[in-house]
Amino acid sequence: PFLHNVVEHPDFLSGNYYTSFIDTSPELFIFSPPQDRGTKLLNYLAEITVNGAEGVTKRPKPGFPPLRLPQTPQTPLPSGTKQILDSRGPEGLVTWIKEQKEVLLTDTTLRDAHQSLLATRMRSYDMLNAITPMAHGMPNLFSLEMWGGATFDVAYRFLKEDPWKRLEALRAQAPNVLFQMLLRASNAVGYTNYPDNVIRAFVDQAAEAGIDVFRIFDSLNWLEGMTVAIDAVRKSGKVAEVALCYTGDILDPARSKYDLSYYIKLAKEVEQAGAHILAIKDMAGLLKPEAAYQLVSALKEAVELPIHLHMHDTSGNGIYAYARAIDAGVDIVDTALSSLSGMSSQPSGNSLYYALQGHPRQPKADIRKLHELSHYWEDVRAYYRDFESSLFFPNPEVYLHEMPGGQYSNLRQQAKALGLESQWDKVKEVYRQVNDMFGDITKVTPSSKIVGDMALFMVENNLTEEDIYASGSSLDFPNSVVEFFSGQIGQPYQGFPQKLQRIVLKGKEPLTKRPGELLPDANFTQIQETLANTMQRPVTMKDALAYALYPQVFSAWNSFVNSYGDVSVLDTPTFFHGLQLREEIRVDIEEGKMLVIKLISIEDPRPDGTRIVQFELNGMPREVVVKDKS
Ligand code: 3PY
Ligand code: ZN
Repeated sequence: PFLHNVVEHPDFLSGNYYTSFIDTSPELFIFSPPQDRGTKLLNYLAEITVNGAEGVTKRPKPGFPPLRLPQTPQTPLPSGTKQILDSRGPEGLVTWIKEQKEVLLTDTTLRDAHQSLLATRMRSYDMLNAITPMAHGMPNLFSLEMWGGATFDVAYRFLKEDPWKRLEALRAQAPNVLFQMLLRASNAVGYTNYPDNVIRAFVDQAAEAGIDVFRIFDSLNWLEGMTVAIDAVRKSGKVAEVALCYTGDILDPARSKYDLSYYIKLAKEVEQAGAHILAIKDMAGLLKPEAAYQLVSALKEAVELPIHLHMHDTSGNGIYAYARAIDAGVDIVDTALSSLSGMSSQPSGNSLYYALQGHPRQPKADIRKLHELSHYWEDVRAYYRDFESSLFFPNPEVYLHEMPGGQYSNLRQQAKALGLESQWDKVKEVYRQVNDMFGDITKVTPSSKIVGDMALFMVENNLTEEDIYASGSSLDFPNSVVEFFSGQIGQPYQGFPQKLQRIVLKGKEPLTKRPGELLPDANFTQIQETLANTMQRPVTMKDALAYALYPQVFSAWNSFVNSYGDVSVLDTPTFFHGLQLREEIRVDIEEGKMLVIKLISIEDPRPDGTRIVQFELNGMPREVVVKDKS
């Protein structure tokens, strides 16, 4: 195509060219779109420009100031923890962690931070712009948490992009720092239990695509639910970081179910089960500073494993809790770059650096680089305004309702959708009440969602706890609640409250075994054959896995891609708002291939409700017809 572009160029045809012709004629590098990618993108742009994007208030595309992107130095990338793992293996890495005097940091900007602040909507485009500067600017990190949790599902469902491609593309540009993901044990990156062969294949594929550290947790702290994942990670040669989900309050003698001895016993079992690192996963941010000190001190005594502390800063006490944990010897803590930190996200790494000035364990970091990177994410955050959670100030009430950072904004949205926004305070109160009715359980995806579903059900139907016991047999409980009491997400510590279980199950027998043991294996060959009928490219094992986890979401994504192509190549304001009239954008559809797209006009609706949208694609007029849904 290159030669074709040259010989058909008007200057070439008229003999009006010099040896610098190629250098001074950038349009030579604009190719006619292969496989009609240009047409597909025009379909998307017309649709979004006319009808707006899901979850975004329709308005003219806002103007944004240029992004403050840190310069990439011309020097080679400094080596980091990835090289340590690759040369010394997981055990060597563990030894290295224990030798460090300074506390190590995991940066969560690319995963939990936006999951907790921006409804998980951060697009790969914005990550890929920053990943090389991040790899240069933060080579001392223990890891970048950049995958897993809700990001997998949201990538397909809302961002219309392929999460595997995100992982591979980031990996290619940041070969120096360990990549970390959050794995919900037998729930993988979903909300329900999957067959064991799905969990094993998922770990293999994620390891191959670039994940080094798997943080594995079970939403009920049920070790049996985690063993398949732990074994798979160990087999893959990667790092198994196994989490205790922190719930309750070890400082409160009245919450004796989850006291210090509970965590010590669990930590020893986790060590026995083959963990390389022990994580304390404080998904709601309930660990008060003194509790952090006591818990970390006790666990340091109890096990040999390095300890990695994960917290959310909802209460506003995160930095202080980290400082106490660091005094107690915690090895690694999770922070985010300042502009995506705080509140329901992780505490700020930039702040922690200063908080520990003069402390022997102050983390190694180039603080100016952290600030520069934070500027970039501050600018990018403005693109996602529509997805900002409504938590704008520290909210120590979290100690009462115990809602995880990632759930708060979500549940509030769900409440709003049910017309219950004015009863939000009530929802929070009932959330805690449901927790107690369920026997005081660990609340983290998916168990937190089940508690949330039940709370909404009770508030919506004006039901009290007494009503549930008195007339529960005639109530249609939410599906997730029935699944929970059937044992389909595992067994809670000290079992189910039997009276409520009988009411919910209405005579059905609950499972007492690991659900994965009973589920038939997924048949990946068959899935691949089925997908081959609808996918316009060769089907990979990664596609088959995504389908096994989320059949509907994956199929919807696939038909989207068949109509609109790969929209991850669009910048974020364009992805959410389309084009302004007369606006021209350049889109790199792949290395060295660019499309120039200009919006010429949007015509008035025709009697059938459709509009003609006129574009120029690489200078040629093009028309798209879209239905105006307003
Ligand atoms: C997830 O499972 O996505 C979480 O972040 C839980 O804390
Ligand atoms: Zn978290």
